[in-house]
Amino acid sequence: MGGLEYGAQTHEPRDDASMRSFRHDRFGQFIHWGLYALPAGSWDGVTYGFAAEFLPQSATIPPERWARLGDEFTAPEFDPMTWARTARDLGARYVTITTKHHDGFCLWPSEYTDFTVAATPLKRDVIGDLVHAYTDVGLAVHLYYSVLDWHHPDWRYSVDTPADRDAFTRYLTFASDQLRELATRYPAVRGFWFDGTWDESVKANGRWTLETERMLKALIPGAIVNSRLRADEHGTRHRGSEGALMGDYFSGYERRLPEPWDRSVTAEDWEACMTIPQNSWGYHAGADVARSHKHPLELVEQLVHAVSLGGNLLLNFGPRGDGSFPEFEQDVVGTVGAWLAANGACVYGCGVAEGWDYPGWGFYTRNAETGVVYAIVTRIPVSGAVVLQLPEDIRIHRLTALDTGEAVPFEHRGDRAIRIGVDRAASAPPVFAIETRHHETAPSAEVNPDLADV
Ligand code: EAT
Repeated sequence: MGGLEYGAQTHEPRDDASMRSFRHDRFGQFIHWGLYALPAGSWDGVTYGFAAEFLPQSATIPPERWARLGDEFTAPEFDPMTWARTARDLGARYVTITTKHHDGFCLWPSEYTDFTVAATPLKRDVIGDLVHAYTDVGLAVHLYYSVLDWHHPDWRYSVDTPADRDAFTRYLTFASDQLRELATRYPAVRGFWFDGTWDESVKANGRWTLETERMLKALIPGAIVNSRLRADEHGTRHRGSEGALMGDYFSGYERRLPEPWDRSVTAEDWEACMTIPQNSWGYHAGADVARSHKHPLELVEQLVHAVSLGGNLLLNFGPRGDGSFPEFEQDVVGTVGAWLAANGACVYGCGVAEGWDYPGWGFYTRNAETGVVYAIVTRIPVSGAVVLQLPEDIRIHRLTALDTGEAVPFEHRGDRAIRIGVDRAASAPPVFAIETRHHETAPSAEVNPDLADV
């Protein structure tokens, strides 16, 4: 094990029911909601192009002034069942909700601070109501928690003096108390998503990160914890100094995905989180940010990209301060949700298609249980046809369009490739479902002389 005390606790991917369901789900909805949704990127008449949840820093707003936003948190449109139906219509199978972001504001009535939703006109336990609603529509819930806290007086970026060490020790006790409170109040949740763990102060407390993981798993058997929580005794994050993954899945891909041909990532469970704007997690009303929104079909492409490499995609939504979803997010729900309703079989329960090399025109995924391989054409070639390179000894048994179930004609190109015509006017990525069978070939007696010595 490399002799690390606070490093990886196991060296194999987890294979219990909770982890299997997380892996099967593949598509989650991230929710960033807090006081930052009210100013939505602007302060005193100035719009700041940076992420809306960073406004206190962008506009240098003192914490006391920021906290007064709580008086405006009425959220008249907030309806947990509408949120749950939105996630379901999107085709997400789980939801990860911010309980406390970097600004320290808590969406549940924590007994360890006054800076919570209980002190706003909205009053209600937002986290409790959402856990209830999402669970009701069959979605699993994970709770996001920022260890970084701009509001708490004992937060430190580094611990250089004995006074800093005392303060930060008090801070970690506060965070542990809050996390125990969350796990105790909401035992139906499936996991925890940690953020704000990159500062020297947290990296110097690898032991706390392991103890936190253990505490949550003791309170909620099967709880899933992201690697971002963790540091070992050398301050090495995500993976311990000896290289083994800490926590249950790698969560380092933020607003980016691994290269589509990089099959090395399939050795671990992982999840990438993605914004619809170029860079804002909280709701941002600025026109420049709106111009950066990804097209809904680009998000379909990112989802299948992740699944083709055995990963999950956590797609972020930032509801407005009034509790409603902005129109561009409703468009994403409509388009991505409709595509998944017809083509979800190439996503849910799927992962890497071993032996099927990355094709430039899209992605392959494979359902591990049925063995069906899916070819998802996200970039239709101008030729109006795609060529599929087949793994050795694989023959096509049946080839159908996933949405209609109808057989699709194709043309053989020798033993190892087929060519399929694709409608160049398709309005969304077409998916072909491929049932294969093995073709036994007589073992070749010939050895390539160039390879014989390798
Ligand atoms: O605000 C973002 C969002 O919650 C994402 C999942 N992580 C937070 C974050 N904080 C950062 C500080 C510095 C650099 C990148 C960051 N991303």
